[in-house]
Amino acid sequence: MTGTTGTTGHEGTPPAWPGPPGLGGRPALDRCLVMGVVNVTPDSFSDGGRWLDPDAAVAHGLALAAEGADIIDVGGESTRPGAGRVTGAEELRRVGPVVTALVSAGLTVSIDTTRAEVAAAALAAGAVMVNDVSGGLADPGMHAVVRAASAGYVIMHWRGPSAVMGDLARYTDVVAEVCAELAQQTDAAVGAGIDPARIVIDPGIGFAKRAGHNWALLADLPRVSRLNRAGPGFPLLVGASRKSFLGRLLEGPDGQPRPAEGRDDASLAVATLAAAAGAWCVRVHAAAASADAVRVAARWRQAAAVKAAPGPEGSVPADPGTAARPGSGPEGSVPAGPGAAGPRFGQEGSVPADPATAARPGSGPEGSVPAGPGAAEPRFGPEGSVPPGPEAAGPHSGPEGSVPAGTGGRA
Ligand code: PMM
Repeated sequence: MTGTTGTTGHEGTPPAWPGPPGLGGRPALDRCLVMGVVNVTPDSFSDGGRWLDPDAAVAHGLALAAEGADIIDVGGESTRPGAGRVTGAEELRRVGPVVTALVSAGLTVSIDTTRAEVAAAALAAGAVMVNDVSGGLADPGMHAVVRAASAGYVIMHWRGPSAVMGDLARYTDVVAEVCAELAQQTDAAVGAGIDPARIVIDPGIGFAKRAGHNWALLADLPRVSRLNRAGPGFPLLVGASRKSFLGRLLEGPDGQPRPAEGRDDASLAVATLAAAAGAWCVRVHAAAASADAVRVAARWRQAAAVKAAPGPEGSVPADPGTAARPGSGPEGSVPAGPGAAGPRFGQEGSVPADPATAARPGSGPEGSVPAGPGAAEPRFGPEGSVPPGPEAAGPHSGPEGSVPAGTGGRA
C-alpha cells in the first residue's frame, strides 16, 4: 500500500492513531494526510448505493488505500441534507464487516458515525479514529467511548441533524460563530476526559452552511484551526469533496449545478489549497490525485519555509529538500519530529497566523499575488497567513458568496 508510511502499525502492532504532528500520538507525516471515503450507504449524495455491498465497500477501501489514502473513513449512515436516520443496528450491520476487513488488511480506519455504540464496535474491531460529524452533540455516550479507547476524535461543527440542517444555516459572522461553537464542542470533549492531543476539528463544510458560508470558512482556515483564540489550536480536517457548493460554482449555462460526479477536479483544487494552507487532513472521494497534491503542497510549504528562514535575502540552499529540516530523509519520508516542513495548523509551537501579516513586506516579488481576480485571494505563506477575513470583502461576497434564501440542504 502506498502513502501509508507512518500511519500503519510497526512489526505486527495494530495500526495506531495517526496523531497530529507534535500533539501526541505517533509521529505524523510532514504533509497533509488524505482520508478516503467509503460510504456503506444506499443514499449518500455523491456515491449512494455504490458501496452498500460489503465486498464492494472493502474493495473500494483497498483501492483508495492503493491510490494513496492514509486513512479510510467508513460510514454507514448518510448525512446528505434532508436524510433521515437509520437505526444503530442497521448502521452497525453495514459498517461492521467493512471495518473488520479493512483493519485486517492493515489499513488505518476511522469510523464516520455519531453513535457511541457504532463507534465502540468499530474501535473494538481495530478502527483508530472516530469521525463524529456531530462533534459529540448527537450521542451523550460518545465522549466516554472515545476516551476509553484513547481514539483519535474528529469533532466537526454541527448544528443539528441532516433532516433540519438547511434551516440552521443562519450566521451573522460564520467564521466567528463556527469557531465559538466548535470551541464549546472541543471544551466539552476535553472536559469529559478526552486527550486534546487526540482531537482534530472540522468546520463542517456543507453542514448547516450555504455556499457563501463554506467559502468564508475555507478562506479563513488558520483562524478556524485556532478556534479564533490565542494559542496553537487544533489540527484541521477539511471535507469539501464533491459537495454541492462546488456544483453551484461550476454550474452550466443552463444554470444547473454540475452533478457530483463532475466535481472531482474542483474537489482536488480545494484539497490542494487546504493542504497548502496547513490542513492536517483532507477527506476525499477520489484519492489518487489528492495523494499527489498533498505532497506538492508539503514541498511548496517547505520551500516557503526556507524562503522565510533567516539568512541572506534570496539565498537558495543547496538542497531545499533538506536544508529546511536537518536530519530529514528523502523527499516524502517521515520526519524525525514535528515542524519539519514549517508550521501546520494546530501544531505545537506554531505561530498563529496574523491576518495583518498576509501582505507583510518581505513576501517578495515571487510571493506577491498579481493584480486581477486573484489579487484579493488568500496568500498561503509559511505561517498559513491569510488576508483579512471574509468580512473585509463584505460578508459572503461574490456570486458564490451570495447566500440564497431558503434553498435548504448542504451547500
Ligand atoms: N462530510 C460528509 C460525511 N462525513 N466527516 C467530516 N469529518 N467532515 C465532512 O465534511 C464530512 C464527514 C458528507 O459527505 P459524504 O456523504 O460524501 O461522506
